[in-house]
Amino acid sequence: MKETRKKEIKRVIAINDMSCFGKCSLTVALPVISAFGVEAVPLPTAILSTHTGGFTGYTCLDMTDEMVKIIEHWKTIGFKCDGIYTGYFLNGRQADITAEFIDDFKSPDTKVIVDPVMGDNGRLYTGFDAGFVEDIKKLCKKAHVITPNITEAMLLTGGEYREVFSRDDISRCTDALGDTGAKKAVITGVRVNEREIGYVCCDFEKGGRFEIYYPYENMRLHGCGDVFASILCGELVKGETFEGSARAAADFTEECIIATGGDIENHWYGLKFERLLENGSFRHAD
Ligand code: PXL
Repeated sequence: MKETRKKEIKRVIAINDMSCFGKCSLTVALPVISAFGVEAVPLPTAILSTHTGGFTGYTCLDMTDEMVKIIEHWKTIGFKCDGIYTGYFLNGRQADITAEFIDDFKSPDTKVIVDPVMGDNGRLYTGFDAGFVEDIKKLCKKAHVITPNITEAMLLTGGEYREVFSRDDISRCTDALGDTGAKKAVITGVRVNEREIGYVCCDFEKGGRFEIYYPYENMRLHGCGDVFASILCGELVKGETFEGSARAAADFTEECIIATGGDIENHWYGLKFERLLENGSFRHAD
């Protein structure tokens, strides 16, 4: 008889909101993680009709109490996970619930990716305040990798936001980011000159840093950070190195930005990532 070998499927818990229309958060994380051949399990923090960046009149269902109930039920099932990837919270209590969830559900091999979603373009998103920043800082302590955009990196470190930063500004920021307790960080949307935009990647554990830049296009695109962090998560869980994961995620996000930029009037609300997942430019888990 032919032996059939069981292949373990890896599993990632994605803790983020479901913005139904607009392509960010779970509507990005779930398909991207699945494309790696990795099981994606959502723990929704909120259900919104759209994301909040550029739409008006959106609805929002707060899932805080439901999160607690879902986690309690999951404890009775007792499943394991290879990754925990966190994003947008409605309030500090959700960040606290998530911190406790990480302690309860992670095993020594679980990769914890915290995207400290708080703001963009130099400003906090609506509804967030300085207290929320402190709650997110506590969560960063538990992360293998944090992926703040440059606004969030400055909020985490007390630095001042600018459109274009000096090298000294960035070094001060990366030094202070190490103090969050996260093992590694990728700062997204960094500009150190007028021509380029990119990623500053730091390994606080081993020391060392590398940067990835692309030509700067003046487009306000939504959801780039979600695509980047989701690919990074998939790559890390698959066992790719930090540098390999960051480069793959940056390249994939750049391909999406180029694909979306050609249709910006229709697609300002999110990245056109589906065809790129589908057409094989993306590497699968096995
Ligand atoms: O992509 C970050 C994000 C996540 N979730 C919601 C948002 C945003 C950014 O605006 O509005 C609901």
